[in-house]
Amino acid sequence: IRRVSMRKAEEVLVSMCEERARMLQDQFAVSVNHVHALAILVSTFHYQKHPPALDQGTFADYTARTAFERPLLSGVAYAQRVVDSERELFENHQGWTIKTMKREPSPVQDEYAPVIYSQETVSYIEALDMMSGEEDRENILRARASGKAVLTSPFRLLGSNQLGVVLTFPVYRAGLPADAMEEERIEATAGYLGGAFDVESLVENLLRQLAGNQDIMVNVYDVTNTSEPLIMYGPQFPDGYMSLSHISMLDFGDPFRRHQMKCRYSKKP
Ligand code: WA2
Repeated sequence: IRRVSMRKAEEVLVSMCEERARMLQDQFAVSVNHVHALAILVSTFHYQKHPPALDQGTFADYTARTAFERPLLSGVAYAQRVVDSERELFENHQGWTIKTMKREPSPVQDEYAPVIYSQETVSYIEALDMMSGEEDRENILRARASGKAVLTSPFRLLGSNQLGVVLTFPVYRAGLPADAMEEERIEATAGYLGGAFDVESLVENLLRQLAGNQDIMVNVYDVTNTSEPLIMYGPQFPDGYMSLSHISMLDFGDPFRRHQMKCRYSKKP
């Protein structure tokens, strides 16, 4: 009888874990798709109109009213690519100086990625050079070389200090062919549209809504480096009932990274 009930307990765990993984992956994909559309919005209204038909007020209004489309993102922003020879003109035009992510005036660099448009929920990154943060910088370089959406590994976000990941889409100047080479892409880069997945608080919200939430413990890991899994969500030192667990695969759309969800019972079933 014990063996039968344990097999049943395992079946229930598998289905609860798969349900959570599918739900998280779907909400993630929906959010990524909408950020993709925002990158096209910036390309259309900032770069294909002269003068640009977009400003901070319009961007803030549009992103606030469409926030429901991006359930796992705490906010989105647009960082413009500025090379050092254009810095002075850019700063005079904006009326502010480029700052590092430590909020100091930026020292001279070859190029910068200052935020010029932001959703109000992340307004604290306005004017910050996103290339001055290690994770954001890697994302920017990888996004513009590939032309695709990319994700950082998990780290503590600015503002909330919660564990999350940043998503980045490149924005190119008009006329870049779809099959452009890496060098052409880098050359034609106009800026970067991205946002922060506040995994710690927004995944908590998501899981809280599901039946059986009190019975199971969920962790999400970045397992890109299989020998060093990085925790993205859930308790750092999982306890609960350790003899039974299930791993569900997650696909967040960046082929460079691998993620998985691990579930177990909080008490002996
Ligand atoms: N957005 C919000 N909070 C953050 C963050 C970020 N990056 N980085 C650290 N905390 C404008 O890739 C371009 C957004 C970066 C995009």
